[in-house]
Amino acid sequence: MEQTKTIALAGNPNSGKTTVFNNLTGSHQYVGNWPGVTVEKKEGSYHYHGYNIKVVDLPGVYSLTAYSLDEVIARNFIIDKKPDVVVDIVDASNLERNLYLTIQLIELETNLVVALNMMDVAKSRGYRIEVNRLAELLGAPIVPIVASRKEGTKELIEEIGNVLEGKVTFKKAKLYYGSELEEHIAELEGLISQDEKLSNQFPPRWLAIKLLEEDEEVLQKIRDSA
Ligand SMILES: Nc1nc2c(ncn2[C@@H]2O[C@H](COP(=O)(O)OP(=O)(O)O)[C@@H](O)[C@H]2O)c(=O)[nH]1
Ligand SMILES: [Mg+2]
Repeated sequence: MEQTKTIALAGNPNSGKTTVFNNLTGSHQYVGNWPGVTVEKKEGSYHYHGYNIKVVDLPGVYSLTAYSLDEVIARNFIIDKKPDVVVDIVDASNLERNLYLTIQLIELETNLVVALNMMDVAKSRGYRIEVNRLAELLGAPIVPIVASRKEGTKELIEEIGNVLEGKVTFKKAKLYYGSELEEHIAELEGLISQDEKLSNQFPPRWLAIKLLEEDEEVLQKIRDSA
């Protein structure tokens, strides 16, 4: 029996998510809706080293706050379904804006693989990205790709496989919010960690940050689970 694994594709709108999805899954795809809403949900699959890998294309988002339905769908999928790997499609020609989402995926403690897409555009603009240094800073493997030309697809599939097979050790990266905020984050994180139910459901540091942001959707989740 083949073992099934689930990977989710995350990324800003127009980062090349659909192109990567097509490269990975070929014709093995189907389209439905996210439960309860009329937002399109695309799923597909491919095989690798005896795994059946289910690929879920998350809605394109700039962030994982709770300001739009798309953001809530993407974030709840990651929290509730806990995909084995999240592939973050990053537009290399718009690195600064795209890394905002990457940081949030890191805070959600996902097993992250960054697909650094649009390398052709980045090059034509004269950008030189130090991929190894960036990977070190993010604590996640990075695969440069040009999805529209299918370049890097094989390498991306291999890197996803490496993470699935536990061949990649994550050095947890942490965005530092400054001493004053960190003090409050630590205090809340400590309290959350003592609550088994909450800390099994959410990464404690992430939850602490969301509580400080007074994220209404997260507050409601906590009220519901109390
Ligand atoms: N030049 C270039 N164009 C790309 C690349 N990847 C995707 N595209 C194009 O960028 C546009 C947006 O891609 P799409 O996959 O629809 O993005 P999505 O909104 O994230 O699903 C399409 O016209 C793609 O053909 C790439 O690596 N280089
Ligand atoms: Mg798309």
